Amino acid sequence: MSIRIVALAGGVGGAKLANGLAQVIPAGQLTVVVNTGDDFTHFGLHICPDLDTVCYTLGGLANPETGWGLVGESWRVLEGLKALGAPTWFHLGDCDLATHLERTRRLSQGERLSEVTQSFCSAWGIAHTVLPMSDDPVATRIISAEEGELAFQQYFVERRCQPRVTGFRFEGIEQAKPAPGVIEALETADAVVFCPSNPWVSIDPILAVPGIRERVAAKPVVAVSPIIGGKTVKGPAAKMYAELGIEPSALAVAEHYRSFLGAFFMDPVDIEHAMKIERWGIMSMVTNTIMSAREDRVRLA
Ligand code: FO1
Repeated sequence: MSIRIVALAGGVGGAKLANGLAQVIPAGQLTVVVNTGDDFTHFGLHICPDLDTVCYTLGGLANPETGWGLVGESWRVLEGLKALGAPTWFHLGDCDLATHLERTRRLSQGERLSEVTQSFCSAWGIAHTVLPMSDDPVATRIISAEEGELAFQQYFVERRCQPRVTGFRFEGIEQAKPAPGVIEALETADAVVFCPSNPWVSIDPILAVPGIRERVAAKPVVAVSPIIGGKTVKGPAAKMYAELGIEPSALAVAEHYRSFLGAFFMDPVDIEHAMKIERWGIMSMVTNTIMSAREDRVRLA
């Protein structure tokens, strides 16, 4: 069967499903479009956490404990930085640093992020297409009750998602163009998959890039809930829903994506929401969505 799929993904949860999809869909038929709103500059280096998490996972290189960073990593540089009193809240491993150094060098020479990503994918043996949502800078800003606006990694890593979220802003989104290949992949896709990533800060920024939302809306869309039994496996999505005054649940995620969805996958613990979602004209698919082992990713994909 020849089916063309575009998957929209953020970090760890999205990367796991992308990895499952990559094992059941032949290369050339799967494009993973990745959020770049989490990108930031640190020690002068251009860091793309979600792109790297997706690529490392597809390349079988990801640290299985954290989901981000590289397996078998060492931390000599970080230790050296710490000894010098440098900021070490964002953990950059020695081999991971090679990715950021080389990406920064190439970008400074005028290569586009999508070109650098393609080249890195070849080096890491990734046959499927991975695209940043845009080559243009977009920065997710968290608006918090206590501290006003925070840069995403400052909120996520430095402040450990503690500040109470009141809203989001995607700086630069109006000027951002979809990266080369994104619109073509969407226009030729048979279906679009929203991976189990954070709806607010992983999937929404991708949809907000001008030109993407309407292309996605024209296709059959399937989403996998990142919220299971009212909680997230990883990350602050459930906390964000609660702070925004919405009860965190698979139902809340389905409602978030309601205008796009043809089918919605949720865990058996959330079966109580199935009828309501069906009444919205969305197929409710109840199946195990926790992807602990490789087989779980493949089965869900
Ligand atoms: N997440 C953390 O919670 N702590 C870290 O120190 C950290 C470092 C890091 C380094 C490289 C990288 O690619 C990702 C890293 N992440 C870290 C993950 C990242 O902050 C998040 O996964 C995403 O931005 C949210 O999707």
